[in-house]
Amino acid sequence: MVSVEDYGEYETAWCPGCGDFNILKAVKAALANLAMPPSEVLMVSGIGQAGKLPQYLNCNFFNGLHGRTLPPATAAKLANHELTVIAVAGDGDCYGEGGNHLIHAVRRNPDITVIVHNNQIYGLTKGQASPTSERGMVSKIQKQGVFNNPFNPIAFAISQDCSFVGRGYAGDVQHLTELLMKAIQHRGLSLVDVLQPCVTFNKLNTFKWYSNRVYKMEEGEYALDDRVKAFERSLEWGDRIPLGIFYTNERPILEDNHEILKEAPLIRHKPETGRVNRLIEGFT
Ligand SMILES: Cc1ncc(C[n+]2csc(CCOP(=O)(O)OP(=O)(O)O)c2C)c(N)n1
Ligand code: SF4
Ligand SMILES: [Mg+2]
Repeated sequence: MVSVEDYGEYETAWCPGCGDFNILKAVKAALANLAMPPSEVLMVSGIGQAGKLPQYLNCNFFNGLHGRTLPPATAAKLANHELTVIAVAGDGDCYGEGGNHLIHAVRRNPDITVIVHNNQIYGLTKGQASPTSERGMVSKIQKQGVFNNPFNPIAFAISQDCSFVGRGYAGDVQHLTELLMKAIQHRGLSLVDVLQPCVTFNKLNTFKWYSNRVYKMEEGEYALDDRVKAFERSLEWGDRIPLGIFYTNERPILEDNHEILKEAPLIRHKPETGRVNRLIEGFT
């Protein structure tokens, strides 16, 4: 029996009312509902308000560099594939600074879950535009409004055949909890983009703004492995914003390619120094 209390209660450094609190609530509920003991869970993050989330959970965590969330998460999964590995990042971290890593993580398909707190802004560094900021959004830095087209993470992920693609909303903890449970259980890379109001710096995409637009997709509207239908749906943004699972596929995961992992996790294999030495000698 695993309870939400097992994941602890910590003092946070988030602003009162921030959407991040509800994401933390949903992550805890999802892990408890799935009966995952904290000792078997590893959370990995970089820098940002989103990146603080693992520090507020009583489980294993690694906190690295901004934009570099996915490489250590992938490496940790290969080192011990018995761990449930969850990467947590902001929209800046995952779609901006770490965008290149996202591309290749989707291609490699490790069995990890990536939760992106998408507040359409750089929160920690006080409100600059991020890759998902709306065109025309005015900030202290983008005084004439954002010039660039916003990045569409859902369309990107589906176009690259990402194994599981979903969107949640920090204003609906129950729906987000269920979505996270499915993402964590899915075998392969799961990308969950979470709409997360930043109440301090993003005065455009507020709880009210999202709540007036989001709606839940019905199960069975289309087959979830229909990539073209999923892509079409991913383009819907504006007056109506769909939430839920957009796309899934069952392609081989990164771990399947490594025969040695079938015997035991890498961490339980004895280092074969003789073989390593012979390999190094081969280069001399
Ligand atoms: C390599 C590097 N570049 C830039 C920064 C400065 N920096 C820290 S957090 C951040 C943006 C955070 O935005 P996001 O990832 O969306 O997270 P949020 O704070 O909005 O949750 C930036 C630019 C840094 N710490 N390291
Ligand atoms: S700055 Fe924004 S994202 Fe960061 S804690 Fe405050 S409300 Fe949340
Ligand atoms: Mg952000």
